[in-house]
Amino acid sequence: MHETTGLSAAYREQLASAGLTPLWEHLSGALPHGRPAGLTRANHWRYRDIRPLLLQAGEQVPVEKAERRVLVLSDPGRGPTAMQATGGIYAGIQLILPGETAPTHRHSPSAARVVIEGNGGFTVVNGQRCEMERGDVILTPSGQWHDHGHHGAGPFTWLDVLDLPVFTAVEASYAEAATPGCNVEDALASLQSRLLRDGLSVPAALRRPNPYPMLRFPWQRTRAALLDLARHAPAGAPIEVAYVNPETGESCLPIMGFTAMLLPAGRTLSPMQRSPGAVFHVIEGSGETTVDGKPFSWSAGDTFTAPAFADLAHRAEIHGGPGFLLRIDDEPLHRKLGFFQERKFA
Ligand code: GTQ
Repeated sequence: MHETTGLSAAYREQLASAGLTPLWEHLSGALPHGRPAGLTRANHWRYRDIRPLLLQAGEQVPVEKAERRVLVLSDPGRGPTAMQATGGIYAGIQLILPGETAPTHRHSPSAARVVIEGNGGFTVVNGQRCEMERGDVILTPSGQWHDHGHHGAGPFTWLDVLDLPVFTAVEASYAEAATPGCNVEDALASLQSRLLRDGLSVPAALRRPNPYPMLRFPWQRTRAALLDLARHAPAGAPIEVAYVNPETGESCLPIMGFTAMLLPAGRTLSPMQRSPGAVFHVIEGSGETTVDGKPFSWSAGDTFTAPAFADLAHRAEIHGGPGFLLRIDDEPLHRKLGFFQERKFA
């Protein structure tokens, strides 16, 4: 907060013209007492509200013109055109129609897609073709060429998340258009990734160096893993799995973290309050989450946000199967900042 401390107008002018400002009038704004004070306002975007608006964009905006046909989930705490859903995460819903191609480009922020609806969509990332099925998480890491296509029928949609706000904050955000042949499909690179999942490695001479050996995380495997974990984990343990780089065990991307959670029907889960803000995406089921006391009734395809240290309670509906949520947050960044915290505020 800006506080005035009775400085003379003449002194103020001297400071301003010297490019100086007194810390003591801004200290509590820059370093709020006790816990972070962000702009992010928790919000809920229902897929059933977004879908018809996105289909209208499909009629009005050709993909070649849009480059990416996306409606951005704009944080209401930052005004109507904010290019972010939380302090650290950009989120949007993208539509591609049959036969379309979203042209090849690359950019400094990393992105990931979470498939919402449709069949026949695919993304090619540095020559590796990733088929896209509902709930799959597909990475397009920083600096890797990517384009999207659709050889099926009907609309194909997914949630995009990018660490764009972080890149914008450090003035490192930019994109490049395709160069000839930059993203031609490379069957050997795709094979190498598939073999890695089976614990097999090709000879060094054939290996494509890749700091991101896993680009596609199929939902059906994640779902099966969560159901197995629910069967075998001790009562009360969180039923969740993190998306990691299988070679290093580290988070699959450097800034954003991805965790899939199973919520048993009818049971309320009150996780620790975590330092990173988060975007939650509903993959299956329906239920309710309260974020700092604000209730959001969600169902498959919905997305909602939670600011730093939000107090959360999740509950999947008692009638029906478990709920499956994906949490996308800035945990890897917070760990790199030497700051990540989980706690319960009194
Ligand atoms: O699909 O490459 O939502 O570059 C925003 C920027 C999607 C993409 C977004 C992008 C993309």
